[in-house]
Amino acid sequence: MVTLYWEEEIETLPRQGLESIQLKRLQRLVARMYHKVLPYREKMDALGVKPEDITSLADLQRLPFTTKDDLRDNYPFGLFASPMDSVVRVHASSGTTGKPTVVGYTEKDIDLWATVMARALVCAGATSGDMIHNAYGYGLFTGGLGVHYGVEKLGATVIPASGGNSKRQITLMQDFGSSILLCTPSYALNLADAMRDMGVNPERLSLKVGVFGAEPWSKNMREEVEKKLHIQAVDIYGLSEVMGPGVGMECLASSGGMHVFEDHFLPEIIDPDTGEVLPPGEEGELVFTTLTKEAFPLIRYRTKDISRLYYDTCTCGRTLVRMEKVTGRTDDMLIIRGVNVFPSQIEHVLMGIDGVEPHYQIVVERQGNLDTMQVLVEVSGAVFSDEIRRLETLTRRIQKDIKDILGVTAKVKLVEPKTIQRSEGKALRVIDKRKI
Ligand code: DLL
Repeated sequence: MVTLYWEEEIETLPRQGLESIQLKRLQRLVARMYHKVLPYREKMDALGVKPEDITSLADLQRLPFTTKDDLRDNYPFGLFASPMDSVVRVHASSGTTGKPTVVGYTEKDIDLWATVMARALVCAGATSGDMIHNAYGYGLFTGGLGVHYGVEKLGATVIPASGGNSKRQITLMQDFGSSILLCTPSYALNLADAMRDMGVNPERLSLKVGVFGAEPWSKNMREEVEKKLHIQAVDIYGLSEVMGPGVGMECLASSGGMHVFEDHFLPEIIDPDTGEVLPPGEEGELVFTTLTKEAFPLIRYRTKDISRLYYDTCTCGRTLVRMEKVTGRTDDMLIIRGVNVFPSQIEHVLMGIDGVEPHYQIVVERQGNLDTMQVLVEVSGAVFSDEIRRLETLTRRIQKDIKDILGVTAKVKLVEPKTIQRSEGKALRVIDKRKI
């Protein structure tokens, strides 16, 4: 049976009804956070706001923001609002330095996540009859397991392929008759190329839809992937801190923009410089308040992602606000083959190694469909004139430390002192040559 919505009543609720649910949930959340999470209480006290001051959704603006720094300062579990014995799972994503950002889920949170992911899959036209090929990575990354539980909730069949080994992925898709593919958009292009190399005609596969996200992708890339794989491609948005995949999802009918499941994740757009809330339709930084999460709720989390919000009703009938395709970030975070990388993490690695100067540059390129990262590292004069063998050992050590901490392979090139251009203002740490 073709289902149009997973939870029709809430997905099509007129705004007034939705806002009244949001307000009740917000009030409950703020009271809970104030009493259970000390750092939140301290921040609210510093601003002179008490839970009972939240009497309308507009009062959200009186509440303090939460940033990745707050997560780092309270690493690993300091912002959890539930006791650890009720936390059934943790995930992690990149922090800005050596330590990751850790998030936790109670059993109820996992069920909520599966529910929003089921909603997202239905937005992509999925039904219980689908064979869903999940090539998002399984592990600390939220992509694999987040999608997995959503597919099971929907009652469809999940193929937990995880990332890598394209040949095997394609064979599975052929043999099992996969109808929906989930992976990063760059990996989708990779799979298309691998099919060509294997002599597999995508038109002869059962694939009809691709659900791509976890990294930015342009309209051009959408056209390319749709043409190469003979599918319709839709965008899925999410971030570990807020939940994982399934925070926002494009529907097949939409002319662009992803529905935000705002009965659980309340979005705002702010001016990243002043922190002021911007009116609907204006571009700015996306901020989320998680209204119903138990273990790791967040108030006004600054995502650093740039987008806009549209409140008109979509042709699919959903009244849920839509967010525009993420157009960039307010910070310098890069996403390399689906892995979030902060230049500050690389700096952290380099600073832990003797003989390395605090001057480096990261060059990112897209070769074919694969992102590559090269790190140019200045070394002291004494090190540079060392024997080749020692330089090679140092290069390998840096490469290994980057791989260990960031989880991505980088090419490392040692360069002579004073080769990397000095800047007078902000150092130019990243040269991103990708044309996404
Ligand atoms: O990437 C969760 C996810 C998994 C989303 C699978 C979609 C599919 P993180 O690793 O925490 O979580 O990275 C979150 O990735 O702040 C954005 O900068 C970026 N991002 C996620 N989805 C999109 C998208 C997952 N559709 C960070 N378009 C976010 C552009 C995206 N950027």
